[in-house]
Amino acid sequence: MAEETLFSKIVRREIPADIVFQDHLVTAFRDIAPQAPTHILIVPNHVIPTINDVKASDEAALGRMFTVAAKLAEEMGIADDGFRLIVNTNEHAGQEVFHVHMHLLGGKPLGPMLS
Ligand code: DGP
Repeated sequence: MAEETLFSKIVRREIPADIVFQDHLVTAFRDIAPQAPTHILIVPNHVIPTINDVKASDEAALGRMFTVAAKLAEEMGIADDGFRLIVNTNEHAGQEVFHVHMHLLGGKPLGPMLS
């Protein structure tokens, strides 16, 4: 059983966050330090520390993350202009919270992907 994380506490509503979607598999909430006009984090409700730890039993939650990303992009009016989905893994990618999370970024031109 993976350790509890900051995002587990948000999932359980033990600490405040602007939750925009939740079901039995995933939770989506606004990033505390937005890097774009729309910046949502989509997380599995259970802890998966990094993509390196993914198992077949996580596939339902990981698949739902994409479905929810598409639904939120449509609802937030960024689907047609476009958006970016990012999942950082470990140090070289700058992962800060060790609970897999998908960044949904949009609402402006985002520039080149790599820096
Ligand atoms: P990453 O670098 O991929 O691990 O991104 C972690 C993101 O989590 C970062 O964009 C800021 C966000 N974040 C950190 N702490 C909190 C928090 O307490 N609440 C919310 N809503 N977002 C947080």
